[in-house]
Amino acid sequence: MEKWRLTYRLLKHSSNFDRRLTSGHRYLFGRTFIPFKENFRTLECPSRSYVNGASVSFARVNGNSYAVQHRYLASVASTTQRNPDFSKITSDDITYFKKILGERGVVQDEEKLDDANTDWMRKHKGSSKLMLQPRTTKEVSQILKYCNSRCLAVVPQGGNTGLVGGSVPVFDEVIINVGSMNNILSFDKVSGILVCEAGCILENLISFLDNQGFIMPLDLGAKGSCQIGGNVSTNAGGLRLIRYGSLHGSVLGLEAVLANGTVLDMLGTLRKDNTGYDLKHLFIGCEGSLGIVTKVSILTPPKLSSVNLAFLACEDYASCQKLLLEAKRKLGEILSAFEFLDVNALNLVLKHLDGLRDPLPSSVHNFYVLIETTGSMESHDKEKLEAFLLQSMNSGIITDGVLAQDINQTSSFWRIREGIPEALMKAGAVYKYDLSVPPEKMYELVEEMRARLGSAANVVAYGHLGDGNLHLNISAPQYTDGLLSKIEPFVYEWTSKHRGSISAEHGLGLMKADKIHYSKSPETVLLMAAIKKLLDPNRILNPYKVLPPSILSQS
Ligand code: FAD
Ligand code: 2HG
Ligand code: ZN
Repeated sequence: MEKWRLTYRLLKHSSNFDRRLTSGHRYLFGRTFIPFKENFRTLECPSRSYVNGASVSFARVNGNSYAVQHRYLASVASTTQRNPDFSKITSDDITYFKKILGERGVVQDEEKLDDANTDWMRKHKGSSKLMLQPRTTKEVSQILKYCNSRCLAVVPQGGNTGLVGGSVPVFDEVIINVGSMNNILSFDKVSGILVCEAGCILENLISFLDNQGFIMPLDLGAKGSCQIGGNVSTNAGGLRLIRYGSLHGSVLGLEAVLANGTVLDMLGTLRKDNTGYDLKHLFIGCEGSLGIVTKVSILTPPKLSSVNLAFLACEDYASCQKLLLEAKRKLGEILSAFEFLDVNALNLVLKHLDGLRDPLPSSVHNFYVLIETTGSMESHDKEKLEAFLLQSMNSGIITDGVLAQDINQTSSFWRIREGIPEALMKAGAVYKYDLSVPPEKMYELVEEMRARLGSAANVVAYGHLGDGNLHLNISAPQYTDGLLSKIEPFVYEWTSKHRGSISAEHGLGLMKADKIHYSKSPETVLLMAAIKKLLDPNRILNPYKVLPPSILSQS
């Protein structure tokens, strides 16, 4: 108890922290110090060469020269061939697109295309020569109808922050980015229902709602760039899922355009509607493989005035689990985030990101947990949280901890957690796994992986512990086949053996399209393929992604 008090006092009076209050300001200023887009632009990436991630060479198909992607990210380096049924862009196509979108909506500029062809991790790079930027649902419909009739493959793209290679072309697919469709259409203060276009950037929605006294039910490190349409299409999880649930619950309706241009108006704003199959769920998490989401209606919770954040240390993983159990029991109704990182993750962030320091510098700990509470009565919430922390300290579940005293501390604690993906990118090559595993088993995998890899790599673990979601990242100086063969298929087999999911929240994209069977039965995959064939018979929407191309090419 003494130690807890000491840390608390020390930080409270530390001159290094701005003492402006209050925690309630969190939503006013946002949690990220540096706008994500800025990070993205200035990110130095030592592993920019694609040769080690996914190399591109050329082959001749039907007399034409086409790129062939050799993927060293899979267990057995697999080769994806361009689907020869797809047409290539002609000048007539460009003329048509300019007619419906105007010059502004048709992007052929090389620099812009280079960005749009390259994913956030710099692992996947397509060779598209065309990006279309529609401004209305009608334009999206016209584009898709035309592409379908011409058999031109397309990639729906949002903020391009996806982590599984789903948002960029594999070959020369046309990129369709709905970023210009970024209007808020309505907001009902009584129900908290927001209706907006799919291209709205998440952080802009967060700011808009803040002014209305509401918050978004999802929050993630990529908020400065990702779009709500991308969030819905990936069924993004993030930092608040433990409190507000998944987008399958908060998205009340959406509008989507099918491959043949049909506009599906499912933009309901009802909490309850049991008329037939709830088809919107097909589009939540389909990663652009069934349609382009153009509008979203989403239920937003009211902003509560009291937000507290604690940064805690645990000596072993068992204690992190105990802490979670206790937090659910004792903080239940105010718990809004429960995130964990191991010491390797913390060290990486402190080494690679500027302006951050260890919140608990007096000694090194094996695990760190961030607990956020959100409630409506500051004195009650704080009292409750402090009592919980003291109890956890006394029982030895936590060994040290600090409660953020102002917006600066709150932001820097969150920056440590949210900055891990960026720090990993700066550290070199990174093999990224996003797993749902029973929480009691989660860290066993990490330890087994460390034993397998020895000093060849830095195995880093963090994630949404409260949701059973482990982000297992393996950082190495460079990508090598030798290292990969020690990681895969082991990581997928281990996850499957424990009935976990090989994609908790990032999706399958290109990276894991041929790994779906580790988490889904053959019958389920076949039904998914049948749905895909029904909605997109020419397979123009986000080809080579989500489902194994071999299954789709059958029959
Ligand atoms: P994109 O990356 O552009 O696209 C993602 C997929 O959705 C692609 O398959 C694309 O084809 C499809 N798509 C995009 N827009 C549409 C549309 N309008 N209609 C149909 N399909 C579309 N993810 C989490 O779940 N939780 C996290 O905590 C999290 N944190 C992250 C932190 C960082 C630093 C980064 C870089 C990424 C993080 N992600 C996280 C992953 C990513 O941000 C999310 O998947 C996000 O939802 C993607 O949104 P986007 O607009 O960038 O979509
Ligand atoms: C997060 O929770 C994101 O920070 C990214 O989902 C996870 O980089 C990762 O592995
Ligand atoms: Zn995550």
